[in-house]
Amino acid sequence: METRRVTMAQALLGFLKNQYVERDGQQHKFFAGVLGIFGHGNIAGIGQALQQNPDLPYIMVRNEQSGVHLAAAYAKASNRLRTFACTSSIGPGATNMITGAALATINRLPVLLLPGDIFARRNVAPVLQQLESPATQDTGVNDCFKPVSRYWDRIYRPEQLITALPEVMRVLTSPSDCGAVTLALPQDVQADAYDYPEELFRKRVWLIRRGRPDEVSFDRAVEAIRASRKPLIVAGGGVLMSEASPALIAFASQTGIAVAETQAGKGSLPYDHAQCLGAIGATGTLAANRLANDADLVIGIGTRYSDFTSASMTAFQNPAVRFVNINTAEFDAYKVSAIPLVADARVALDQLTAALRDYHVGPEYVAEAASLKEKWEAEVDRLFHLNNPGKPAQSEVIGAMWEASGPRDVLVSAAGSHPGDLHKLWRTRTPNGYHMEYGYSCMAYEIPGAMGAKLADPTREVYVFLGDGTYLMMPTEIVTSVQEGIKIIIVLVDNHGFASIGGLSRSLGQGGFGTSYRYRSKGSGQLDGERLTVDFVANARSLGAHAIKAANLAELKEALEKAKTLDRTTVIVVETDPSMGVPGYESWWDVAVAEVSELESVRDARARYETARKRERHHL
Ligand SMILES: Cc1ncc(C[n+]2csc(CCOP(=O)(O)OP(=O)(O)O)c2C)c(N)n1
Ligand SMILES: [Mg+2]
Repeated sequence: METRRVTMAQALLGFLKNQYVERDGQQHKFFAGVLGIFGHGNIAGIGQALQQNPDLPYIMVRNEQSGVHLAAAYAKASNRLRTFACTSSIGPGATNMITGAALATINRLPVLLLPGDIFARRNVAPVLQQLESPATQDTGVNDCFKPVSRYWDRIYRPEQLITALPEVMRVLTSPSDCGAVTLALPQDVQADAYDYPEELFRKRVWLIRRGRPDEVSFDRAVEAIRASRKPLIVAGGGVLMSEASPALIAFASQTGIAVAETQAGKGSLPYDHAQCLGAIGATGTLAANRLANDADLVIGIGTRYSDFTSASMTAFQNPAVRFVNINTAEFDAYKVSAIPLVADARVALDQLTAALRDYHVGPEYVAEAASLKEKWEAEVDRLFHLNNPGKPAQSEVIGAMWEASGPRDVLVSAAGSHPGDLHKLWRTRTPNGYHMEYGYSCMAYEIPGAMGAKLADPTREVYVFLGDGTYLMMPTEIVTSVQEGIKIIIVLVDNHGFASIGGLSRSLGQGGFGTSYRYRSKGSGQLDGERLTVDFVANARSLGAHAIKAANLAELKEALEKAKTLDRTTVIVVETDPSMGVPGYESWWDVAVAEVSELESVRDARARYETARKRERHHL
């Protein structure tokens, strides 16, 4: 057997750079590079190996967490056909990646995490940053990755890599099981040499399969659709990951069935397609939520039915409602007692289109959907142009961004009050033009996420919609964007705290307690003193961005035009009027209210809550 004597870390990188995926006859190099930060736990192993493998580029980030966000966003924007590996030292560098791992796994996005680990040899323990246990020597902080990883392994001996790596690739390239994969790498073993079989380093192409549905289930699904009078499609992220938008357009156009979109599925149809009713659920449009309420059949495609999609199980009120779920994951396909089509979205949709040539929804349904859509578009126009005197409303900022952006541009966001507003209002024109991380809704995803989207397709301008709270959590990847020349346009909405959680708090009778940025008051001892101001322009500038303050809507529009002409990351800071929120549209989100309280406002909220909860259903 031909062998190559290299360190474990060198072998790992030698393997990674030869992994490819194939879908629809096209091959893609799977790993674009390695993101991370060096410390004593990876510098001599992975760090040394990266130095002698410049064809696997190393990108230094400012926080290991955002390295993982960048990788996840890159994978999402690449429809899971490419990703990055992420390297960290041991201890805090490793645990910084846990939030990113959870985000990737929840959103079903492939990322490979390579945290350094304590010495396998043990004789020098406890090493710097080691978590000790009096009960066992076989534990450490990297065990925390287990519940947030789809595959987890620790490489105690260099030869274990040979059996671990095929499992790593199987999981990362699985349309149903992908998520974070963690290989914990003890720092001494990273540097150990071994005679690896040459075969390990040959080019390998992993086929991303397009699974076909089971025939019996398929016939039952066709029957159910044929029998339905008020069907509704719920398009989830799986539509985009499968690149099934053309297939969905064909199916919806042929059958006349309206399409509602989840956060991950938004953009499955262009917003102006006749059957596109936009967002569904707690942050849904009136059009989609009305049809969902009455639907007798819901065809869920690539959706997890999160509580925002199901409006906490209140979205579908027709007593006779049934579900057909198309999903690569059996786990999701069986949700809500559906007829499960465990299959690739594009394949299943093509087959359904062929089998349902004789089916079309009735004229009343068509008229209702068209009228609801027309009213909704008018509502968006109204919210985009409120002509609010003084500071603009958030919906006007969204309108200005939409008008400034081109049809192929990408909008990135994740947490705050704007994901709800954007879900309703953003008019997506091309698949992947709307990049919302709402599985984990993780503050601090936005900037590295936008960088991942930009790296995935540098021909698209990438806009970030960001709150002041999120900015303060982790603005530092701006430095990385400048270092790498990855230009993004950040619109930072300053509303002096958490409009989202503040609004939620008020709706729960808690008056916004602890959600706005204020000095601690000497009188009350609470955070209700003078407003705390932060100079975001100076801050962004200090990190290397071009920064512009926009005092009103006209200045915002001007700044957006300016940002397009620059080749450097630009931060536009705009203050908004928080009193001008976008309303909800016949929807609900279950956030449990205190059952007993000293405050009358909380007791009132609890009473309203108990009434509202009665609409929650089991779909059995
Ligand atoms: C890491 C993380 N911590 C906490 C939360 C809970 N959370 C959701 S939105 C939000 C406030 C965000 O504030 P900001 O970015 O200013 O947006 P705004 O609510 O003002 O629109 C918080 C704290 C979260 N989603 N992620
Ligand atoms: Mg805010």
